Amino acid sequence: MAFHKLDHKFFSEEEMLQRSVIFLNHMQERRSVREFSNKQVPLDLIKNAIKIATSAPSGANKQPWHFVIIRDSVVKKEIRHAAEKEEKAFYEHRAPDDWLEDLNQFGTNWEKPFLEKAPYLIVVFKKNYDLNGETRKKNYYVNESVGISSGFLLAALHHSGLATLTHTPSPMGFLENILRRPKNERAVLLIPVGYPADNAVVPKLIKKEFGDICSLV
Ligand code: IYR
Repeated sequence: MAFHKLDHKFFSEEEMLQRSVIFLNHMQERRSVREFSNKQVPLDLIKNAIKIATSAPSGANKQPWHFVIIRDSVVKKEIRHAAEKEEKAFYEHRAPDDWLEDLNQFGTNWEKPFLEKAPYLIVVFKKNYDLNGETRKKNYYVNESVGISSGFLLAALHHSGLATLTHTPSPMGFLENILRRPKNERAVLLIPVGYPADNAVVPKLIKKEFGDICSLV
């Protein structure tokens, strides 16, 4: 492996604090949105966000991910129908009572109109191994790597002024079929992206106190 000199940008402590507060406030404004406008979004915003996502660190730099951008309304409709079939089974049969109780505050149900309304859907796939013909080469820390990359993706989309939902219909195998992905890819997240609807509402959420989620030793 060749090395080159790190180009690290140093700032004064004052500037660092200012930057961190600005970023903190900005990120605390991010919300999961379930009501989208169908207003079009420039494709370059989506592509740049995915480039940001793929700048994430990954185990042995294997980059064990693939992103599919969906803007075709026929494909979106197919995904909505398949997702709603799974979600109906979840809400009506599979979900235990305490899970349904936990979801009450979000007002969710099996219907997923946002899967057609949002101008884009992004599906994040993980690759437990790479495929070269029939030869498999194992990837490392795949869940961690794809989780970090997905966090970058959500932050990037929020940063550019777009709204997202981290949607997890379960099981998600239908996405691999509809999008004809190779057998080494598993769908992990389905992310509708767009502008929020004019009258979009979000539940009032209470975040845990800092002292409850962080310890200093
Ligand atoms: N996948 C279902 C249920 C659901 C589960 C969790 I955990 C959530 O935070 C929200 C919803 C759905 O999307 O409705």
